[in-house]
Amino acid sequence: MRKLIKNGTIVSAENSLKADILIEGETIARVEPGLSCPDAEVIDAAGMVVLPGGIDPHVHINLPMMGTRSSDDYYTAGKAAAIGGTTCLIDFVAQDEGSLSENISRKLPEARGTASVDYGLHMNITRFSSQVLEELADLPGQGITSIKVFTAYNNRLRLGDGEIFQTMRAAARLGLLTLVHAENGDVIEVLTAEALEQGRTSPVWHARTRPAWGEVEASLRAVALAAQAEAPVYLVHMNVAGEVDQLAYGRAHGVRVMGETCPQYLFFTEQDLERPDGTKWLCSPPLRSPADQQGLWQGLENGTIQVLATDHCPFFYDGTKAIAYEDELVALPGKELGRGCFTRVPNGVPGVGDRLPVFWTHAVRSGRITPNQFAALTAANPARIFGLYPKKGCLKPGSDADIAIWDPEMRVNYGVGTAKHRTDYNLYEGWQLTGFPRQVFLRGEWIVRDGEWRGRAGMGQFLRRQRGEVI
Ligand code: DUC
Ligand code: ZN
Ligand code: ZN
Repeated sequence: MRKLIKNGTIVSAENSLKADILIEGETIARVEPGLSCPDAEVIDAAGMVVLPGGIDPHVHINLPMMGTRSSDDYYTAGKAAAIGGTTCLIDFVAQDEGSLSENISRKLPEARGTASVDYGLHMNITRFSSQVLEELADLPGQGITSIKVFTAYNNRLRLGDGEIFQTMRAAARLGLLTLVHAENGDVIEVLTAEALEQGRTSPVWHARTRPAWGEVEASLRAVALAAQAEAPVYLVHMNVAGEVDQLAYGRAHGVRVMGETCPQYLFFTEQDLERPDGTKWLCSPPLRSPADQQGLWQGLENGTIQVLATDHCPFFYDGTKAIAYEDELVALPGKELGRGCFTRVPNGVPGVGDRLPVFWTHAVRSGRITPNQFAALTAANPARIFGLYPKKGCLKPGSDADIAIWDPEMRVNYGVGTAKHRTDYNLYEGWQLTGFPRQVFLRGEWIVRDGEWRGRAGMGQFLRRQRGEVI
C-alpha cells in the first residue's frame, strides 16, 4: 500500500519546506506540496519535522574485547537506533586469519536474518602485507568502499607509518576511503606501564595515559600521510580541539580530509571518569576537557567536521546482573571485569540510539546548529562520504523511504528505560529532552509507530556501497 505523509516540514541538508511525501513500496515516489492519493494510507505530520533516517557510520556490533563482547547484536543495535531516528549503520570487519574476503564472509552471517535496520561494513586493515594490498581490490565489488587503520594499539591493530602510507595509496587508486584512528601508540604504551608500576589504576588513568597531544600529532600525521599518498582520509572519533585544527589545516592545504566527532565527546569530560561509576564513561579515545568540547562544537558549527557518529560499543556496567530485554533475561560480562584496574575495563559506550535525540535538544533546540546542519551531519554527509547518497541520507524521489517523523515539542525524561540498547545503563540518564521521533520508516515499512517498536529481525539489508564523495 502507498503511504502519504502530509503537512509536515521536510528538513534536508539544503533547506526546510512544507511538503508531502508519497511512498510507493520501498522508495519515495513524490515530494510536493498539496499531494493527494486516494488509495494511500495518510500519515498526518502537522506540526512535525520530517527528517531522513539517520546514518551512523561508526558502530561496533558483537565486538570481542577483553574476554567479552559489545552487548548489542544486529537486532538490538538496529532497534535502539531506530527508536532514536537512525535507520542505517556501518560496522567494521576485523582482519583476522585468512583473506579479506574470508573475513567479510565470517562477519556477514552475524547480520543476515538478524539485522533490524540497513547496514554496511568498513574493513579494518591491521595486518599489513603485499598480499593484503592486492586484496584491497576485492573490496569494492563486495560493496565495501572504506577501510580503517590505527596508529595505536601496538602489536595488535597498529600499522607503521610506511604501511599506512602504502595502504592509503593503494586504497586511493581503488576509490576506497581510509579511516584513521589517530592516537600515539608508543606514548600510550610507555605511560600505561608507568601508571601500572605506580599503582595508578583508577578509570581516570585510562585518559591520563592517552594524552590529547598524541591525538593532535597522530591526526596531523594521518593528514600528512594522506597528502603524500594523494589519498582522501577520514578521521574517526575526533575528541580534541587540536585535531579539529589539523583537519582545518589539511583542508586549507587542499588535502582531501574529513572527519567525525561523537556525542560523548561533546557532553562529557575526563572528570566523568572520576565518578564512583566512572567506568561507564571509559572509551577510546577518552573524554577530554571543556576547551576540547568547545573546539569540537566550533568544528561542527563552521563545517570543519562533517559527521556526527557514535562509536557505539556498549558493555554492561554490571554484567553479573541480568536485565530483561524483550522479556528475555540477558547478562554479558562488562565493565565489572575492570574493577581494580582501568586496563581491564572493556572500552566503549552505548550511544547509537542517543545520538539524534540528545543532539536535537542540545544542538538544534539550543540554537547552536540549524535543523539543516543536523540533517547534514547525521544523514546527508555520512551518506555522501560513504557512498550511499542519494539512496540514503535524503528525501528525494527515488530515495529509499527511510524517514523519521519528529515531534519537536515532545518531552522525554531520557535514560536506560527509553533507549533500547541492550545494556544496563545510559550516559544521559535523567536528561530532559525536547524533540523525539514518533514515527520511523525503513524502506517504507513502519518500524517505529507512535514511539513503539514495530520492526523485526531480518528486515535490515546489507548495503553494497558505492565509491564515496569527498565533501
Ligand atoms: N573505541 C572504543 O572505545 N571501543 C571500541 C573501539 C574503539 O575505537
Ligand atoms: Zn577507533
Ligand atoms: Zn570505533
